[in-house]
Amino acid sequence: FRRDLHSVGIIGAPFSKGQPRDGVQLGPDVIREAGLVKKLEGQGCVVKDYGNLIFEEVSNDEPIGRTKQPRVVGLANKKVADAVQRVKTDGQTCVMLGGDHSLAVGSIHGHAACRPELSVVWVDAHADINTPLTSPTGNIHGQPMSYLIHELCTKIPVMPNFSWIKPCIAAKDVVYIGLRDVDPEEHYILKHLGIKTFSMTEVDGLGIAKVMEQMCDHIFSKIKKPIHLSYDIDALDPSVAPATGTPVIGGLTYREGIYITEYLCQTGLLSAIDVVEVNPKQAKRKEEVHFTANVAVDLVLGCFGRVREGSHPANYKIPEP
Ligand code: B3U
Ligand code: MN
Ligand code: MN
Repeated sequence: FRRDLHSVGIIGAPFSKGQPRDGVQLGPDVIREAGLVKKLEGQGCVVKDYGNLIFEEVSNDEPIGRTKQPRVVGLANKKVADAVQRVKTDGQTCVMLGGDHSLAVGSIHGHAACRPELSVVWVDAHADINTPLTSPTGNIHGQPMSYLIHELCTKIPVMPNFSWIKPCIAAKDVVYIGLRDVDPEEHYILKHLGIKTFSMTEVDGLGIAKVMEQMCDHIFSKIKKPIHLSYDIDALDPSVAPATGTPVIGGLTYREGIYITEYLCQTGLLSAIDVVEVNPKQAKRKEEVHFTANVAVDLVLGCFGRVREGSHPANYKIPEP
C-alpha cells in the first residue's frame, strides 16, 4: 500500500464567452463551494488555490466570419495559458476550473509550454474540433482542439488576439472518450487525422475498463508522456450532471466517469486537468446545481488518489485497549 503525495494548484477561470449561455462563469465558485479544497486536503493533497483569474472586457468584439467574440476569447486564453504555466513551473499538478471549454486552448497551451511532450485525454459528449470555418455555431467552445493540433494549422484563419497560439500537440497524442454529438465536419477531421476516439458506442461495447486500457496503449505506445485531462462535465449523462449548457442524452454514468479519473491517477502521469462547462444557471432546480458540483468535485478527487475501496494512512495501527 502506498499513498502518493499530490501537490495541487487550482486556477479558477470564470469565463463564458466561448459560448452564448450565461452562468458557466460561475462554475469555479460552485465547485469550490462543494468543498473541493478541504476534500483534497482531507485525502492528503497539498493544495494551493490561486483564486479566480480576472478577465478584461473587450469592446466592439465583432464576429470574424462566423466566429463569435474572438478578441475576448483570445485574450482570456492568454491569461489562462500564463497561469497554467506558472502552476506547472511551481511543480504542481494544475486544476483549471472553467468556465466554458474554449479555455482548454489556454490551459493546454500553457501546459505544453512546460511539458512539450504531453498527450491529451478529452472527455466530452462533443469533439470540440471545429475550425472557425467549419463551425456551425461560431461558438469557440466547439473549436478549441482545432487551434492546438499541428495537423490543422493550415486550416486556421488569422484572428485578433489569437496570434500567440501555436499548435502544440500531434493528432496521435489525442484521445477522446464519451463522444455522442459530433458534427459531420468534425467527424471528417477526426477520421482524416486518424485521431483515436472512444465514442459512447465503444464505451458500451468494450466497457470502460477496456476503453481505458486501449486508451493507454495508444497514448503510451512509445514513451510515457505527461497527460492533460480535459474533462467536459457534459460527457456525463444529464441525469448525473444536469447543470450544463449543452446536455446530451446517453452519456457516461457516474461510475464510468469516476473510473476514468481513478485509472488516469494510477498512471502517475496526470499533469494538468480541466473541469469545464458546469453551469449553475442551466439547472432546473437548486439541488441539480449541488449535485453537479459534487460530481465535479468527485472527478477531481479521483484524479488525486481517492479510491472507492477506501484507504488508510501508512502508519495506521488498530487501537489496543
Ligand atoms: N459541435 C457544435 C456544438 C457544441 C460543441 N460543444 C458544445 N456544443 N458544447 C459546435 O458548436 O461546434
Ligand atoms: Mn467541450
Ligand atoms: Mn461538451
